[in-house]
Amino acid sequence: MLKIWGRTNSVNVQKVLWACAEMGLPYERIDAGGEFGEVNTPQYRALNPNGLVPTIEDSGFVLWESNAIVRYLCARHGAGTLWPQNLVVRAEADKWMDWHNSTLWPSLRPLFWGLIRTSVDQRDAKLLEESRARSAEVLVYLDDHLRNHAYVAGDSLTMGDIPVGCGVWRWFTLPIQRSELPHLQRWFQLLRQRPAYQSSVMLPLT
Ligand SMILES: N[C@@H](CCC(=O)N[C@@H](CS)C(=O)NCC(=O)O)C(=O)O
Repeated sequence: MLKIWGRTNSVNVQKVLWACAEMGLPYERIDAGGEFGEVNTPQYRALNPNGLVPTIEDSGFVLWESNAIVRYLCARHGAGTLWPQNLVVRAEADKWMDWHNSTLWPSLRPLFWGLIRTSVDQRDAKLLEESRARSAEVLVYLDDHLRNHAYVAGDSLTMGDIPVGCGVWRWFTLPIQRSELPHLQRWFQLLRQRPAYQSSVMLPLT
């Protein structure tokens, strides 16, 4: 059976768990990272030298990097649904997956860490505001895109929605000031109705 190492409150682990839940894939999950440790053991480092989560093992094949894992699982089990067979649609999905890792999450991460994983007396107010403002700025790009698309790569949910859907849950759940992004809100409401998103992503931020 597919094995997944990673704690359930990790944005990157949630991508994999959500993809599995959408496709009804059974898996065994092993807590790792954060308070669970494990990632610095020689056994774990042999699987993933970065000492980060998630890592998967599928019939002897070991893979790390959350977006690569989502792509692999979707290609294997979600052809025609999460894995678009049309090259252009797939490229669009890929683009937004990469944009999450290159742009949205680096913008949002300091705010998330500052508000959720840092004690009040240790918070850097300037850094938090810069992170909030930059996140708001880049989310306008996604909002604009969603003006004419139900989901990020077209009319139905694909792997392209998965990383940004995990990041956007944090954006809408953090206790912050947010500007109106109506198309993003509409898409977020669609995600919120999905049982797989509810069980894998819509968890308290910790
Ligand atoms: N680019 C990697 C980043 C992985 C990553 O940074 N994972 C974090 C959790 S979101 C981690 O392992 N942190 C250390 C820990 O949990 O102990 C991916 O997308 O998989």
